[in-house]
Amino acid sequence: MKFSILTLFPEMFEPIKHSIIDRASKQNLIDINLINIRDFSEDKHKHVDDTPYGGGAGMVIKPDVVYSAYKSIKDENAKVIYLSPKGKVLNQSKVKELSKENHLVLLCGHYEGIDQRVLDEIVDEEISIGDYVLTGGELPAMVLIDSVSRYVDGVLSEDSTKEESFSSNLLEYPQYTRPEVFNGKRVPDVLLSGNHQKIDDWRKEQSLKITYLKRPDLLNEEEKSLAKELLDQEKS
Ligand code: 9D3
Repeated sequence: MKFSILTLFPEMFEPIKHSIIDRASKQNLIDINLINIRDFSEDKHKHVDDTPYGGGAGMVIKPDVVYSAYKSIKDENAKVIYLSPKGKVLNQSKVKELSKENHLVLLCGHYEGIDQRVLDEIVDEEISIGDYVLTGGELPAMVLIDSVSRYVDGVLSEDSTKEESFSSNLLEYPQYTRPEVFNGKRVPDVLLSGNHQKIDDWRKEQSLKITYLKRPDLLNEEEKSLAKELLDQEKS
């Protein structure tokens, strides 16, 4: 999977080159291609923005500079994603869908907007990472790269992505490790039993109860009534 990032702040991406992606990158599973939009300014002062037509505060990134930066990529099959607060909010099914692409171009805005004409010309999809205000699209682009990369073949162990798929709508069960007693609290007996069927059942029940208590919005009606039953059993 190739990610081409169009940004005015390429240095912000240094950290992800050294994270989960690092190993994958070395195996050429993930290729991160940083493009500094400013390099495509024809202006002698390397300006990339100008005042908005119609007036108002702030500046707007010029369409020609973004278009030249985009054209330098030369891949008609790449999907262009504009990270924007106006986009659809990213979720795990969108992440999985995007992981099937060969080449994603991630266009990041910063402070000011981008001239609408170049957006209409090159953008395939607009994506937000949630309803809070950030200063630019760079952190959202990194969130997208991190989440999508996990699904690229060979990046993660088969286990961690498989385990997710059959319990995808539930929160994780609690985990324990040594010592057997910590500050007077014992590890649940069932986990020491060696009975894997029982352990599995217990973990599924824990997941369902925790999800019901913390994120009931993730459950359907059937799951909710099953969770309620389990919690009622506990009380008596
Ligand atoms: C002029 C500022 N805004 C009016 C309130 C709109 C605005 C534009 C651009 C607000 C923030 C930004 C910068 N944010 C992003 O580019 C961005 C973002 C975000 O702020 N939240 C969640 N997801 C995303 S994806 C890109």
